[in-house]
Amino acid sequence: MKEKNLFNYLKIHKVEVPENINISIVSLPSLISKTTEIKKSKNENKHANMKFTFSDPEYSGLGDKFEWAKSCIVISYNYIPKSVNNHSFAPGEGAIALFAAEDHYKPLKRFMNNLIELFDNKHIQTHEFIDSPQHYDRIFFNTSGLGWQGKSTMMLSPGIGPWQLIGNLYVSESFDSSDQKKFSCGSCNLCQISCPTGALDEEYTLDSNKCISYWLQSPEIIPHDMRSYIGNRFYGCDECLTSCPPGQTKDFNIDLTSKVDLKRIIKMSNDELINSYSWFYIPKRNGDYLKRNALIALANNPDRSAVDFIFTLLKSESEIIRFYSIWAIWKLQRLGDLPQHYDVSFEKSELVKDEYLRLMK
Ligand code: B12
Ligand code: SF4
Ligand code: SF4
Repeated sequence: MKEKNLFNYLKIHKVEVPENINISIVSLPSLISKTTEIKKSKNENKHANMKFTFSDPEYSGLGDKFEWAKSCIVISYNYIPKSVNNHSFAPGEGAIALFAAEDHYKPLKRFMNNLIELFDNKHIQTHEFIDSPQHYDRIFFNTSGLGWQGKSTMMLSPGIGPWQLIGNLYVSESFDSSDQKKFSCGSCNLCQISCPTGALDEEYTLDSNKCISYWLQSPEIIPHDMRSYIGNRFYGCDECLTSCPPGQTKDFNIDLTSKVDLKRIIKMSNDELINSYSWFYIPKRNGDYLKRNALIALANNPDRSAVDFIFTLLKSESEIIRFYSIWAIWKLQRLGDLPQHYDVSFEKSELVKDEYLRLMK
């Protein structure tokens, strides 16, 4: 059967590919599997006990998932920040990594849905994956010719670098496959040098136990050293992306909208927080975890009223908030004033008590 050219097909059917979307096609079966690599990361405990694709690597790492699928369309949405050039933060301000400054998955999903609708009308079977635990989204990126995997583990493309999100659409139609291209990081290792925690010390391998981005979405207790490394980050970390030369195009600029007022975040109700940041991965959809992030970031980037504000949080009903408030007071070197604001003998949480006693030593 003659293969179709997807780009002509989309033109004929009046489906426009937006400027910041790139698509490419991989023919199936591909014989590609990343199961071994995902299992290796898990066996070496580099996955920090995350579930996601690590729950079932046999399936998530499998390229040829569906017998009926003839092609996989790899879709990349680039969110290169194009606005103002201001990378500085005032005291009390926190940072949101640019992938999450707004819901950048929305336009990617919208485009994916346009394709699905078109294929449905033509009785072409489809199955889509975007950020699903059942599929490793980076699997076909290199083969599709869109780019390469960098030493930061990010998928990079010329003119875009790492600033892109990826989705895969399996289709039961044969489309012309795109050519794989030869790209590489060469001798660059700037992401490895820039990572504040050494999470990329082994090139092409992320140790999630050391990754700030991981900790800001983890329900586990954040280790003391990591709380300091978090700096003023409220959600996500962009250090290994900002440092990456292929992403530093003429358009590249840091957007002011990625800033948040940390005290405001902590004052918000949990429902308000979950609604305001509905596209974030928030453990158990519990807004306290976002407040925890904001509290750590505020202790690392305090404004004048931060200490007094944090003292008031010791009366919080939330164990998480009291726990991190005590650390924040320690970090701000005001532990000596703590007994005026907090009586540990009334503390009902063993976890909070232990933290208090550990820091008071
Ligand atoms: C779990 C997860 C995380 C975890 C772990 C990340 C990781 N690198 O695995 C945490 C929470 C830390 C995280 C952070 C981020 N994430 Co995330 N995350 C995922 C998720 C859900 C699964 C990733 C996965 O399966 N990892 C398994 C490990 C084993 O894969 P890997 O790290 O790519 O490892 C490969 C290499 O080591 C390679 N390899 C081994 N040896 C060698 C040698 C050579 C020479 C080469 C070339 C390769 C190579 O083999 C492995 C398998 O291919 C995907 C969505 C999805 N469903 O796929 C998004 C995804 C990877 N995340 C994404 C983003 C945007 C981020 C952040 C940038 C967000 C931020 N700003 O904070 C950071 C980046 C951190 C980083 N440096 O990776 C995007 C990345 C897009 C891109 N351009 O690549 C994805 C694809 C989501 C999406 N649909 O767009 N994430
Ligand atoms: S996201 Fe931050 S902590 Fe994680 S590997 Fe990149 S630079 Fe390091
Ligand atoms: S910073 Fe350099 S080594 Fe790291 S991913 Fe980008 S190009 Fe590759």
